[in-house]
Amino acid sequence: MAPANVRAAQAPSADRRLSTLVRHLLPSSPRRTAATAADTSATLESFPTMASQGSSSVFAALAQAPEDPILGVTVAYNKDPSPVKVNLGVGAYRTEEGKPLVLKVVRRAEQMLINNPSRVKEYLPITGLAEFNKLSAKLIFGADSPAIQENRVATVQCLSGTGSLRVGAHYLHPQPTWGNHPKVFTLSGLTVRSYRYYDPATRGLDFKGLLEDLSSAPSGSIVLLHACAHNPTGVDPTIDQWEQIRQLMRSKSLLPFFDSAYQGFASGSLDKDARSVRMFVADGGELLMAQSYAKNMGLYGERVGALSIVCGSADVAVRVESQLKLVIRPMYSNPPLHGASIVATILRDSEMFNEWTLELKAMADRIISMRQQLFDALKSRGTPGDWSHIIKQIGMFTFTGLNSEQVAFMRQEYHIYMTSDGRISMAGLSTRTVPHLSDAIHAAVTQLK
Ligand code: PLA
Repeated sequence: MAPANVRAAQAPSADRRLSTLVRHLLPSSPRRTAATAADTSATLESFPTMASQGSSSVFAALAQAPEDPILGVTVAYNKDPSPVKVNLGVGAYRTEEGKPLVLKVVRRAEQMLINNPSRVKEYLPITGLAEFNKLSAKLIFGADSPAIQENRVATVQCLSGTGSLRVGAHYLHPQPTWGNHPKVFTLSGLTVRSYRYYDPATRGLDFKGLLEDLSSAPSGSIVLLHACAHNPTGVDPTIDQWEQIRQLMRSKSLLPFFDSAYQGFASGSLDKDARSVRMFVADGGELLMAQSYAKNMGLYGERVGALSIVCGSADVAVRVESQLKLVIRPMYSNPPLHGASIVATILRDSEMFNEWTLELKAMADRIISMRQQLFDALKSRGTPGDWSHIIKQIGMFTFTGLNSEQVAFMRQEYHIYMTSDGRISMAGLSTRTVPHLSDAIHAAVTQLK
């Protein structure tokens, strides 16, 4: 591609993205480090058409990138030959036998899809499968949602939760938050700040800090909220606290961006886990909503999710959807068909929907029972400290309070894998592995203070 054409064809923001890309690709090349965002044209001219002068590879100067802090835990786990190893890193559901689970209702839906001779593999529209979008909005906002009835919701099928966030990106996030949040939004070219959320002293919500920080956010800011089962802390606001957050945000014109990656996984009830979101929809105000079916339908690798934008009027929703198409088309053109077809098959049929809620409840209950078993095991060992947060926290994860040295010790000595912030995926635990984990925690807190 001729550099002159590149410059002529790109808007300023695209120019900035290209220069960022070039800087990422060539961080330490002596020939090119002088290139800055202001010096984009020179960098583009020398890349990639001037490949390999005196070097065997254009990419020879690339540094080794670090593993992802969450997904990298699985990479390390897979390399460990120990027979007693346990992976409590990534939030992926496992059975009591430690095996990944495909829901029966999902298998049934897939069988139905395969047996249907009229199914074809055409591209979906940019916005995805229309029926999937309708049903997804209904699932999170409720069948009787006024926003749906008044056609004020624009929904697009996206690549799971991450893709939905990426398409809707622009926000403030809680501190701490899922480690990928700041990266997704920074790469969208947005200024990212955090608000206080977790108080390590109480292992609970820093509600005062949260309200103070939201009060001082500039009006019009977008605020990321975890709909339920906050990752990594497992600490959610109470309904009263949600109401105060709602009032403050609406009075300051802060726009909520809900991330719902665990609907049904927290309490076992889809409706209960959507209460926070529905409070904000009920007041008639606008919001963004990123939904994932990775956990609650076990469709991790199918990458199926949705972004819904609740708008002030039906007319605005139409224009919002038209803009979302402009975002999606150059990003991945249109979303994949299979996962969305599975979800639509299940959500449209009341009998399959019920079967799903039972399987979902069973997963949530198993996680809750793991919390109790781990708590009891630590108590019976007399492990120093108050471990009641294990049973108080909600959702897939326990934010143990273990420090990074203790985490490293448990990996080294016990082959137990978790993220370095001390987060453990309760869904990766089973009755068989609870004693091993409790022994490890006991040793870690007694030997390394
Ligand atoms: N939002 C939150 C709060 C999440 O925890 C996750 C997944 C996502 C969005 C995105 O999930 P999806 O794109 O697969 O739908 N967090 C996991 C996995 C479970 C990960 O890091 O990718 C975690 O272990 O934190």
